[in-house]
Amino acid sequence: MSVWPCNLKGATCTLLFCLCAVNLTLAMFYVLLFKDGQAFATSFWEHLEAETNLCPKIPPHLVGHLRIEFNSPVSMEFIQKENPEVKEGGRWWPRNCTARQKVAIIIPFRDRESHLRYWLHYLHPILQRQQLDYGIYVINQYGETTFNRGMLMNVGYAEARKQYDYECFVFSDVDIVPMDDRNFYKCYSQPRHLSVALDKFGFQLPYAQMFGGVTALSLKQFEKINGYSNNYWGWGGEDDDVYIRLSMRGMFISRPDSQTGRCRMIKHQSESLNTPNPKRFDNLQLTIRTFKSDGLNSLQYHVVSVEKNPLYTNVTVDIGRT
Ligand SMILES: *[C@@H]1O[C@H](CO)[C@@H](O)[C@H](O)[C@H]1NC(C)=O
Ligand SMILES: *[C@@H]1O[C@H](CO)[C@@H](O)[C@H](O)[C@H]1NC(C)=O
Ligand SMILES: [Mn+2]
Repeated sequence: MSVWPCNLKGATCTLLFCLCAVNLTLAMFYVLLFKDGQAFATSFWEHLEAETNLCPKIPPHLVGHLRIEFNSPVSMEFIQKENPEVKEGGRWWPRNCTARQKVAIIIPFRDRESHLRYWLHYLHPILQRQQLDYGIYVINQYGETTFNRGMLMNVGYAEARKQYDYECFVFSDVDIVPMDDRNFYKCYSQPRHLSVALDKFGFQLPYAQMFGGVTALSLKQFEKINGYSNNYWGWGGEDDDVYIRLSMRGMFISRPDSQTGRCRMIKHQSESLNTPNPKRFDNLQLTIRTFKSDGLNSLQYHVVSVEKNPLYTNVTVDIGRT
């Protein structure tokens, strides 16, 4: 038995083998030099290297409990200086290892710049310590129409997917900041509720089905429930509606413990264009029957602008209605 690709012994065979190898190498070069070969080769090797260099399961730079306060306003310039690695559109990814998840953070928004600055100031460093490959999407509702949080979440999901192949979507109110960086802004095998112990509610979960504030759903989980309802105009209901959707699909809520899950909320007045929606209880009665046709598959909107700012992407969207 010979290990050589021919049964001749000695010099002839070695020569044949060498010729063969040279030929193969030349062929490789040919492929690599032409047809964007170089770019292909680079991305191929980077990919291979990345695969073998996943970030550790427990991020090494976490600090645990954090002091959060909303008494000293911060400027965008200051936040930029604090976060030199954040790229245009509010994108960041670990440079030393490959993140375990690609996460889009979706923030339904209107007219809360001061809250947004606090949020960016606290969250950018936390998300970096969590070693996520992330992007921040502020979904700004255009015009003077009644606020529709659920629909803005759906728009955020759809628009973020156009930017990058995100696999996890964290939906967050602009006025909630976690008090512990071990509360991971990532997805789990079940939909995740992150803001489980708000200062506003005395650090207690008000009711077991609560799924508002900050939540994380994987692409698959979000598709399975057809996203949020588009029919909740004004404050309240859309979060309980999502709870019904995920239970209908056999899923349950996953949560951090009540210590890790502590969060602070910025105090504010209720807004004239986001008053409690009187129809929310009626809507919730119908969810079981309507969720398959009300959500991602019935979403209609018009993008007014997409601005990639240094710390976040601003998607301004016209969602219709009065
Ligand atoms: C990344 O690696 C470099 C060089 O090994 C090291 O100096 C740096 O501290 C690392 N950064 C992080 C965030 O781990
Ligand atoms: C987002 O863009 C719109 C349209 O340019 C602008 O009016 C709004 O102030 C921006 N909001 C934020 C938070 O950047
Ligand atoms: Mn609020």
